[in-house]
Amino acid sequence: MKRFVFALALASAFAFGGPNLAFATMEGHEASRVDPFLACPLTPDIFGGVNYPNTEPEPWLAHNPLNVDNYIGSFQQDRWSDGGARSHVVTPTADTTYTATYQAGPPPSPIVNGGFESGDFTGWTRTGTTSIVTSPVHGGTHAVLLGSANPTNGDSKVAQTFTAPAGSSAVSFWYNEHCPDDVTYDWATATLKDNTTGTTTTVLAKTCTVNAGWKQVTSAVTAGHSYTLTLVSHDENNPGDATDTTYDDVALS
Ligand SMILES: [Ca+2]
Ligand SMILES: [Ca+2]
Repeated sequence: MKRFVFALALASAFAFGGPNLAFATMEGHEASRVDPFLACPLTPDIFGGVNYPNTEPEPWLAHNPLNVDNYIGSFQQDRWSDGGARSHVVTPTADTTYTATYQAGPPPSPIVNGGFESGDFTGWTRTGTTSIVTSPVHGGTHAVLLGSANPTNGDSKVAQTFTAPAGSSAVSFWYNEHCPDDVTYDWATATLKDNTTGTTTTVLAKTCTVNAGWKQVTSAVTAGHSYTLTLVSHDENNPGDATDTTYDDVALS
C-alpha cells in the first residue's frame, strides 16, 4: 500500500486565433484515478506506525514540465513515524488575462488646507484675531474663525495665494457670519486678486447678517493665473455687538 502519493496535474495550452492572441486553459488531467488519497490509510494500526496529522508541511513547487509559465504545488501534511506521508496537490496555475484600466485622477488642488482640516493655519497668512474652530464647520471637522465673540478692532483675515490649474474655472468658499450689528460698522467681505493682471475683485461684498447659516460664494478664475484670496471679518470693537465670521471649504472647480 502506498502512503505517499505523488499526483501531477498539467495546465494550460495556448490557442492562437486571428491577429490577436487568444488563450484557452486546459484543465489538468488525472494522474491517479478518483481521489489519489483514498487508498492512503489513516489508521496507524494497519502498519504499526504512528501518524502525526498536520505536523510536517513540506511545500513543494515546480514548473509545469509542459509549460514553464505554469506552476504546480503540493505539500505533505501528515507524517508517519515510519516515514510515510500524506500529500495534498494544489491546482496548477493557469494562464489568465487580466485587464487593468487606469484613469487619470484629478490633479492635486493648489489650494493648501482649504478646509482647515490640518487644524492649523498651514497654507494661510493671517492678520488680526484668528482661530481654528471645530464648531461651526461646513465640511470636515475644522474651520477658521475670524474675529471673536468678544469685540475686536478692525479686520481679522486669512489669505492664500495659488495658481489656478489647467481645467479650473472657479474658486469657491463657504462662510457663516455672526453680525448682530449694522453693515455700517461690522461686516464680512472677501476679495480675489488676480496677480497676473493686477485686478482685485470683491467676491463677497460687505455683508452683516446673523443666523443666516452657511452661504457659498463662487467666483470665476482663469487657468494659469495667480490669485490671492483674502477672507475678512470686520468688527468695530464696540461692546455688545461683536461680529465674527467662520470660513470653510475653500476649493477650486
Ligand atoms: Ca473644514
Ligand atoms: Ca459691532
